[in-house]
Amino acid sequence: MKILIISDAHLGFAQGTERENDSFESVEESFQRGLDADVVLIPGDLFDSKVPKTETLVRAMQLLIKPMLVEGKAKIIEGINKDIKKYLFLNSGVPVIAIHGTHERRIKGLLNPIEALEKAGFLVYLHCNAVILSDGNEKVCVHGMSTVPDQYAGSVLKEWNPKPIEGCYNILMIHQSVSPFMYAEHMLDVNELPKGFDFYICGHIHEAKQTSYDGKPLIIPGSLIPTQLTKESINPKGFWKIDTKTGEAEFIELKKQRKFYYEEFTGSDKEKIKERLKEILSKNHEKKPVIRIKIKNADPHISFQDLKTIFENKAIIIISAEFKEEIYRAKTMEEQKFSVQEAGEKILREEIQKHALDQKIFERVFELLLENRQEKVLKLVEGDGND
Ligand SMILES: [Mn+2]
Repeated sequence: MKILIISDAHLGFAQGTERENDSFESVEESFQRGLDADVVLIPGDLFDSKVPKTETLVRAMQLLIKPMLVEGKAKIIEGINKDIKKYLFLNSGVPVIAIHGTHERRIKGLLNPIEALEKAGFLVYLHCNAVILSDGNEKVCVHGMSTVPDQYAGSVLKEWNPKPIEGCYNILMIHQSVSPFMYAEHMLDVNELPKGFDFYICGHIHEAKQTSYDGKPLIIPGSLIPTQLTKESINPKGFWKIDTKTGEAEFIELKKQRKFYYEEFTGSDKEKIKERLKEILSKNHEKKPVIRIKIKNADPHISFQDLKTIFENKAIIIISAEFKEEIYRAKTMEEQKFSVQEAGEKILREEIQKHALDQKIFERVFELLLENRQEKVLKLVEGDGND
């Protein structure tokens, strides 16, 4: 079978800005060029938010209708730990199988957007379970584990304990920080992944990469759009196709994506920066490029922000400067490299450790507060919050 993989599409990313259509256009192009596949896999972060705006949800559904309208050969024939009764009636369309990612995870009992799309009939949602597909000749089993907080990834995986199914081409799909491919605290080591599968897919890491594990291909599909705007984000974004007959994986670069540039300068020579910007912008860009300018050892008395306005018709410019003299100023969120949520989680975790309190309860409290469930928090703190 031929499998299309679109990961970390982050639908709804940069809403309200000039880049708000980029995520949708990337998925659209992936479907336009990739829907000759038999199955579509989405290894997490289809959405940028766990509670997407109605506009985002509707646009996602308009995109997910496309695989349903293509005549497909593969059908879901069996579920492992998964009730597939309602999918057995689907006799056309290319099946879409998805897991939720870090951006979509909600606390137990609250519907995440991937589950919501499953309820609406657009896709099959996996979390510690699997489905078997057949095209009449070949069987493929997709095993999926949606994202869990990094510190629990190893134990959840062990408890689930997935086993390859005999007679099937077995694909394991997860969405976690995996070492050595990225760095995060308490993350999963690649060697903790179960062995014996034919193909491994790991969402979450935004830079695409192909490697191997246990002698079998392992791909990090990467994101469809740059979100963090780091030095590494200049690498091309795209979707993947895998062929289960050969085990080959192909990365297909998106053609219509917005170009991203990362430029570093030292010192405060504004003319030099302008020259470089002109040089970049003399090239032909179908969409306004995003240019991230990082200035080191900058003079705090010179402002660079007017560069944004000078070039605003031709580029989206993001400027950050490190000053030569330490002057007191608040760090921007971008510089902190944290979201407010991540910063809050970090503080909470440190406090818990300091006071030797039960980590699980306090993280639950934090998640409940994020969902505005204060009444549940009070119950939990008072000791009768068995939820
Ligand atoms: Mn992501």
